[in-house]
Parts: sequence; structure tokens; C-alpha cells
Amino acid sequence: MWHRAGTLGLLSFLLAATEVSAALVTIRQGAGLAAATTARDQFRTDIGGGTVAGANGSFGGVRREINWDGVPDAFAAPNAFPANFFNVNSPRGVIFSTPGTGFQVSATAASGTPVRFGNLDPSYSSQFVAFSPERLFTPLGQAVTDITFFLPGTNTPAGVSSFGAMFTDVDFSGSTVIQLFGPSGEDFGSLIPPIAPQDVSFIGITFTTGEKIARVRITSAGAAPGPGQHDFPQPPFPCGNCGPQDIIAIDDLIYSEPALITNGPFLPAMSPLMMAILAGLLAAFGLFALRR
Ligand SMILES: [Ca+2]
Repeated sequence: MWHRAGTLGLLSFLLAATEVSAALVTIRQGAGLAAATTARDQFRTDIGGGTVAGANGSFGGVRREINWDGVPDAFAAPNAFPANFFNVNSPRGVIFSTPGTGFQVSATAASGTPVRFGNLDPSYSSQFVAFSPERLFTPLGQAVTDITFFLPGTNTPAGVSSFGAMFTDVDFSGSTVIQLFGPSGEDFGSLIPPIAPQDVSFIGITFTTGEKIARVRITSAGAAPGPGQHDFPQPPFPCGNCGPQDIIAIDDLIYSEPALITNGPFLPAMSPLMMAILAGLLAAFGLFALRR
């Protein structure tokens, strides 16, 4: 049913933003290599940090990026990719999870394993293109990836104000959805990346009113890449009424530096003076248990 949810994703995002938090956001998106690159560059500028990567995918201490290309062959196709790689091996403040069976990062040509998930199905090497050659990323078993943010290298939950992702081979609108969740699981709405068959597309969002995204869920319609799994954007579908299927892969992830979640969008930070006043009021009304 994700394809249906996805069709309404942008609308639900707008509603959520209006009803829940009156969030102000900037969204950048583009389909095809040129437009996706422009959108990626605009998104980078929105966050800041320049274009030169430091250690662990850090750009100026304000932005992180994952392009998968530093992952060693031992953790790339046909081997499993460790879900905590980017908080342990190369700490960038994200841990992946999925209700599926795990994750894979695609092979390099030099490894001898077919590139761009040709090891999963031979059609994928020509169906997928890489934005930042040559590795791509995918969940296995189910087309669901959860990305949870932490202070890099720790198990302290964190949040980001910006998140963007580059996709390859999105075939129909709403097939792929990025859901955004706040620190208490609040629904911050959804993003739908634009269509770009056998090409790349990008979408990224920046909250400018203080919201912190604690978790992101990326889903695509139908199955994850796997043997015999192909695109079925139009009827007839091979499984009757199951709906359309879109096999995609994920490339660059870009997000603002994961930061400590000190307050939500509806709980303004209190100054020491405000806290003292509040404590005084509580005491005056006999609300302190200590009085007893
Ligand atoms: Ca596809």
C-alpha cells in the first residue's frame, strides 16, 4: 500500500507541517543528472559546509554525506553491509534498520562482482546508474530502510534539521517515499522524489523553524532489489491486485550534523530565569512534593 500513501505524500507533508508545527521548510528536488545535481548543490548550500569532505563524511562540521564509496569490499556485494557501519566503522551518526533481511552496498568493477547490484539480478547493472560512482545502497527482503540519527560514534539519540537523498530509477510518482519523524515519533510528513527512469533524482528538505528529524523511513513500492524482481509501473501486475512495483536503489545521503535533541518544536528552551520563576510558581501553589 505504500504506493498509495506515496501518492498523497507531499500533501500529507503540507498538512502535517501546517497542523502540527507550522514548520517552515525549504525543499530542493531535481530529476535527471543535471537537475538532480543542481538540486543537490542548492541543498548543500542551504545547510552549509562547502564542498570539501573532511574525515567521516563531515563537511565543515555542519553537514554529513554518505556516498557509499568508502565502504570496503568485505562489506559490499555480495557480502552483507553492517547496519551500524556509519556510526562505528566510519562514525557519521546514522544507524540503519529494516523489517527486511539486511542491507547491501553494490560492488566496484575492480572487485569482479557485477556492479550496481547485477549480482542480485543481471538487469540491474543497466537499470541503475550511480550519481557518485560507483557504489549504491539497498535494503534486502523488504523495500524499507529506517535511518536513525545519533551523535556520531555514540548511542546518544540525535536529530537533524535537513535530510536529502539521491535515488536511481524511480519510475512513477509516489513509488518512493521519504517519511520524516520527530524525536517522539511525531509525523513530520513525507517527501516524494521525482521520477527519473534509469537516471538519478534528488529530494531534500531543510526545516528552518527548529524541528529535529530523529528518524527517516525510505520505502519504495513493491519489493526490494532481488532475484527476478522487476519494475511493474502499470497493470497488468504479475501478482493480480498487488499494485505497481518499482525497483530502485539509493545513492548519496546528505544531512545536517546530527545534534543533541534538547527540545522539540513545541517546547521552547527555558532560560534559568524562566525556570526559577516556574519553580517559584509551583512552590507557591503547593505543587512541590517536598512540602509534605
Ligand atoms: Ca525502478
